[in-house]
Amino acid sequence: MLSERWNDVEGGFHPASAPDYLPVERLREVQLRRLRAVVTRAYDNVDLFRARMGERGLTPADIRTLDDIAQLPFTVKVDLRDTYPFGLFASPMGEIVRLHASSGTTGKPIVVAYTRDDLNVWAEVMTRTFAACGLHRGDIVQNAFGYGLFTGGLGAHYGAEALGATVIPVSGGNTERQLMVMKDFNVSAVCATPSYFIHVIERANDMGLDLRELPLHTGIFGAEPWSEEMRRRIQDGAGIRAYDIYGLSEIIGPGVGSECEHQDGLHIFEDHFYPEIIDPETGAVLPDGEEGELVLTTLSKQAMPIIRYRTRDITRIITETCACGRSLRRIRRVGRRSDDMFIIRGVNVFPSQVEAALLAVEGTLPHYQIILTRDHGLDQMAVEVEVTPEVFSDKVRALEDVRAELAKAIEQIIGIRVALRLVEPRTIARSEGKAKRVIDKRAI
Ligand code: DLL
Repeated sequence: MLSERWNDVEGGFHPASAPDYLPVERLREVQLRRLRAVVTRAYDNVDLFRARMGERGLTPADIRTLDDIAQLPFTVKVDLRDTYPFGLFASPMGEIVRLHASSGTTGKPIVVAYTRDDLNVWAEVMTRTFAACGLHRGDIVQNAFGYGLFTGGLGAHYGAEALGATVIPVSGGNTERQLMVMKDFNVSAVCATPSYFIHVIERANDMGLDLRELPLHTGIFGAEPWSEEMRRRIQDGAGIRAYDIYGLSEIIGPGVGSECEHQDGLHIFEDHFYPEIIDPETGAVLPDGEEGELVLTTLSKQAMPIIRYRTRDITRIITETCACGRSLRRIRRVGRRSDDMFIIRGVNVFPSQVEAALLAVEGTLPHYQIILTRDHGLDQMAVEVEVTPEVFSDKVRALEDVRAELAKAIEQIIGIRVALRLVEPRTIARSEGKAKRVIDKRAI
């Protein structure tokens, strides 16, 4: 059977990937065993969790089936802030070998911890990620995720090394050096945030370098939402297959889920991270197939077990099994978070809706920003988007036509009129990591 698998055909099957193909009943057994162990570990070592279990009259012995998970209390981001920096750790510092931190939008970051075993699991799930994206020993991986407190850089680094690939730890930024490395080192795969990689493609074009002519064949992108249209532009612009990977610091970092060769939903490495979808309003668990908020439980984490973490990411579990043969359930790509929604004149708007409208129009570039202001008590929304030099110089079609078409497209999707500003390429600030799409000046 193994030989029929794409990874194996490509020579990329890695022993670490074996759990991807566990029979479902066996997978559920593993999950239940690990769930009981992790709940016990958190109960015994984390005051906040024990107190919350106590409020519900629960002890770890009450977890007898996987469905019993629904009785357990949620964990939210504020819990990590309130217990800053080490309050949720379940291991003594002597066993913790790594700390990362994620900067929130306000105040103190949240801190996450790993034991040696946790790092091994992280390398394993990242190895499985790279294998699912078709990489193997012999690939030369340029890792442009930021190294440092951000989990992207080191997470991808150790996974690619464990796979047996050659890793270039270039980190984010210094785009000209990225391009030099990509060309001179025969790079075959790149890891980056999608918004940064779009910028890399543009710089290459400026320098007269056609990425499609390089050995580069695969891109591994994540850490922020990116639309199918963005994927199309990346794949066409660089001549690569672009895969979406998902993760978050609170759970482990990258390595929670990954697309496979079918690029149709992300398999969750659910032998380590148990997914549920809940109604964000009521907290009720929704059946597979329904859209809601993704909740994740770490099944094997030691240093910082996290039970029922409310990610705020909106998605749904795909009910059909995948043609790749993995038994791991898939989620739809995460296009939005419940907390990146903004309300303008009573209308709920997600940046992803604006992105979809913008990129559907010919001549736009995937660089945009939404600026919210308040004028005499009335909310105003302006959208700035870069357009190609041809459009900007009125060569192909009148600038005003494009503007009108865009304004109409956005109005149709979100139902309100916005001020649209078409700007020259390279006007909007570039990020080496996650792009900042919304600037809300209303509170100031
Ligand atoms: O962004 C970990 C990561 C690094 C994932 C590299 C993938 C690649 P945080 O900085 O804690 O961790 O941010 C986590 O980013 O809750 C999502 O809202 C968003 N996010 C991550 N991956 C995706 C994705 C890393 N593929 C938060 N699509 C998550 C959409 C994503 N959003």
